[in-house]
Amino acid sequence: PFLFRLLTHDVFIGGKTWTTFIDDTQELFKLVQSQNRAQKLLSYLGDLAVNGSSIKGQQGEPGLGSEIDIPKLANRDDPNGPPLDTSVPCELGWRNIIVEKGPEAFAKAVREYPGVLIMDTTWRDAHQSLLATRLRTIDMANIAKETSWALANSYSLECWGGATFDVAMRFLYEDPWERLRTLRKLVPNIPFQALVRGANGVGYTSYPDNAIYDFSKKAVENGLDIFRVFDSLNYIENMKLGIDAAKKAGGVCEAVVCYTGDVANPKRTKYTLQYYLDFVDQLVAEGIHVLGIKDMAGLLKPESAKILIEAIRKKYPDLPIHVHSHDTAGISTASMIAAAAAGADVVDVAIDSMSGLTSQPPMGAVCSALEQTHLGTGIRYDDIQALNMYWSQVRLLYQCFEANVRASDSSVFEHEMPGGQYTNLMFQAAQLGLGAQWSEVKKKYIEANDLCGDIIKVTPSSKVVGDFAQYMVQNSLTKQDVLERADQLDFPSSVVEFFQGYLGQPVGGFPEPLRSKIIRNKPRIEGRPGTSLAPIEFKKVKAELRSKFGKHITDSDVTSYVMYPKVFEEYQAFVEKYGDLSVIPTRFFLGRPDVGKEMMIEIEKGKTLIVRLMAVGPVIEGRAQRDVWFEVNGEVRALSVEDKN
Ligand code: 3PY
Ligand code: ZN
Repeated sequence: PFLFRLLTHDVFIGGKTWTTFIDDTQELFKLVQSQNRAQKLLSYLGDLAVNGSSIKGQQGEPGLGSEIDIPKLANRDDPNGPPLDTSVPCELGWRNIIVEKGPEAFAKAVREYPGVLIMDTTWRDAHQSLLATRLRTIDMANIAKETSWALANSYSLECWGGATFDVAMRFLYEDPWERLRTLRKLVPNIPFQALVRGANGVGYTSYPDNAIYDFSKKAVENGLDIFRVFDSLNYIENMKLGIDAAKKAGGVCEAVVCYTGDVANPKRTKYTLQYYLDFVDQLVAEGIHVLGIKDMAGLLKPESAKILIEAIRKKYPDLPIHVHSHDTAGISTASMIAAAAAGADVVDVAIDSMSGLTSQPPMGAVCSALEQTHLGTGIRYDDIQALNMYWSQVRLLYQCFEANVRASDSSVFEHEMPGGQYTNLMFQAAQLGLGAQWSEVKKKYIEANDLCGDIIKVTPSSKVVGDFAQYMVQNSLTKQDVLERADQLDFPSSVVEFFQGYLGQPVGGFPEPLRSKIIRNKPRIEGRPGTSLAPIEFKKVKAELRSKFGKHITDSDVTSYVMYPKVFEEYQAFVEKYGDLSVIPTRFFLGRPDVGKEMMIEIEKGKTLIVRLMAVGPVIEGRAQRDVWFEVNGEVRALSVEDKN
């Protein structure tokens, strides 16, 4: 097609070409590029037609959803309020303070706000906890402008970090940086928040210090405002690095105390109120902007919330406090209301149809309850309903990723599994054939935690306890068996590495003699693990990636590679083969195409392909291949697709 365009080009026919004619005549390339894109896209759809989705969920293959309505927000009752025009993003919000006056002024304004603010987790933790983190950018982008209006008064939208970075590349074939940039353009007014695992960045392991500084800087450059920094063991040395990196990057640093145990229960003597107050002192000494209380498993009951927040508030009257919880036991709505009453400035919620169970408490319930008090959130009930209408439809598209959690589970107060891990472990247990023994996994999780010394459990330390528990179930080991035979057992690598000290130092140290029995003659890391790692040579890595994948490799690609080398390489190979798949609407991205059904796919701004699957041929004799016919904007295209079955 390129040669044809060249030979039929007016200038070329007129014999007036010049030596740089091809370089100067970009339309030739644009056309070839679009044709390439269309061809790659067809290869993806052809593969889907023959083999079905490779992205299998818990409930098997995805089915096709239907068209999704974008809701209209009702006009404001207040005639002096901002004009409502959702064809453009809302320009007014809390982010303006960060951009114009910086993180300190933002923190001060949040603290002075007379009501309570919300963070909406729908774009990160909610789908991480309910839908295996599979929510695609396109489904957030489609509702982003409406969100900029509806949630204009929120403290932040959590839209990045946690598992979203890894899953975007690994399973959705999307660039996490592009997600951030896309959403930023559509939501200029509400601060964007990311969950960052301190010295573990957005990964599961320790990285060299310069990797954490580089990651934080790039995040701000690409549109992030607030870093929720935590460490999975509340290890202050790891925290210091994450805090410093967030601040140096120019972000709002929300440093986190991970909450476990029960401060209202005098029998729980390890993680007491005094323990938390001492840890908060250490964080405050680092010059943080906001304090986060991260109840990753949903253990914080209303009375404990009151005790904890009142005590911190009394000691630090000017420190903004932001509380996060999960609804696994069904108690988090009550706890968020109690936290607000006790002096918290911000509470976390998710839009109703993406809330509850292992996710956050419902926005509609929390905001309505607070509206009756002097602690209103400034989020309108009608707007919540409108957004919710959209999300209740989107959730259906992702049905295949739904975990099989149907009801609340107050046994979480005992096993203390984080919300994100609960569904994941349940799924893994089913895949390993341990599904029927789910209650056994929960029991062993308690024992494994005891063996580790009763640690804080959140990514990545929760993975250690989860792997340990599964190992005990598979090998029918009791806690006593492990204690007696630890020097002969072949433990999962995550468990061995934890005991070596690769995640950092747990509260109260490692239990002995178990530690020595497990790690035997392997090295012990006594301080912050990252200090012993060689710095990343970014220029060298970029040059290597460019020679491998081409000149399109950017600095943020290098950062992705540093966090997840193998995942990034596989993602690049996939994109080379199929192009940018983030443009395909989810029902066509996940579901096998129906013969004859029209698929509208906007491959670039203003260029929409109307694609129709016409037929899938029989397996070609002697080859594991089938011919597949599509109609693309009225033209028939045939391609040959490998039949993987
Ligand atoms: C994560 O680290 O991904 C979490 O959500 C921890 O709660
Ligand atoms: Zn969470």
